Amino acid sequence: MKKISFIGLDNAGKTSIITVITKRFGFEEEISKLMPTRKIARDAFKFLGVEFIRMDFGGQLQYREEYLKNPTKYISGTDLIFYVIDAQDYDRYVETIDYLDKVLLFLKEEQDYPPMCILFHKFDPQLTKEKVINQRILTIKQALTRYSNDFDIFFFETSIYDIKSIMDAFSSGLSLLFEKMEMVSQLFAEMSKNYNSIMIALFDPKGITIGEYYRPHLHLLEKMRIYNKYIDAQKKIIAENRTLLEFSDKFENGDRYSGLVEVLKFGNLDFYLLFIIEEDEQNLGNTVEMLNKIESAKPQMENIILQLIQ
Ligand SMILES: Nc1nc2c(ncn2[C@@H]2O[C@H](COP(=O)(O)OP(=O)(O)OP(=O)(O)O)[C@@H](O)[C@H]2O)c(=O)[nH]1
Ligand SMILES: [Mg+2]
Repeated sequence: MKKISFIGLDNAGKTSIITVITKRFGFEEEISKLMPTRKIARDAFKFLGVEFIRMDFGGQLQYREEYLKNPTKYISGTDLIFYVIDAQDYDRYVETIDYLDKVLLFLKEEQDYPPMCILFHKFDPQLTKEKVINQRILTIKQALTRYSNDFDIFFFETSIYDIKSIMDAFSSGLSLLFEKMEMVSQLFAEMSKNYNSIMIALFDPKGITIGEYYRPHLHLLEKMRIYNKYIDAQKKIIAENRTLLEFSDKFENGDRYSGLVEVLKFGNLDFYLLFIIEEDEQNLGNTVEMLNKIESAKPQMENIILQLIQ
């Protein structure tokens, strides 16, 4: 069993992030009702056949003090840490870095070096182009490089208004615990050359990304659009007990794309393959042919998945 901890100040958004990960659709109402977490909330999940326990460390001052007073009991033995910072709350940057310092100092004393994913959260889509917040985030990243001799540190910008950003951060964190996972993305990058694809991705049933390829410079809004389309497709597949769903849609600029979602079954584990290509509007036959071609890559994909779940 592996242990994942979500740590950060009160109001940083830890429970909201976990809610997005566990619900993925229809989480808005639940998030609007969230109360501060009391002590530590735990839940369990399975990924690639491995049991995980996820710990949500309530961040109010009295709890933080308790964890730091008794760190061996609370903080030791974590396989992966997500440290969540409210990127909009500049007034508390010093306080949150101070808390992170204390956690890392303890881990260092213990010679316990779990990978650290630092999430600059509440980085909402409309803020992504704003200079001030980008500059401030950069300053913190630079300040934290002092830990990179001891810890593997990874930075992410996330927002509940961009589900994909949260799933990416969580999936990337998990991938640090599964060495072979990167083989899937490598295969997709290789495949993309033959398929002129916009995106190829493989998800577990809970939406965790096992591997993915995106066309370089794909716009954030286009990514979000494709991901939302994928979530709808997955819902439909489950509701109608299907193994394949094809669809066609257009981006805001009018360019059309076609895609398919296919369920790959391994014993009682299901995986979802998402394949998105540009639509050839003059010749839809070409598009259909291209979508069919993905079948020929399946044996290789299945071979890698088998290695992953062994
Ligand atoms: N703008 C914005 N607000 C967010 C985002 N994520 C969470 N929030 C809001 O932040 C507030 C705090 O969220 P929580 O998830 O309860 O924070 P927490 O880190 O779990 O807090 P504690 O349980 O006290 O440690 C809520 O009002 C959320 O609606 C985000 O991505 N963007
Ligand atoms: Mg909470």
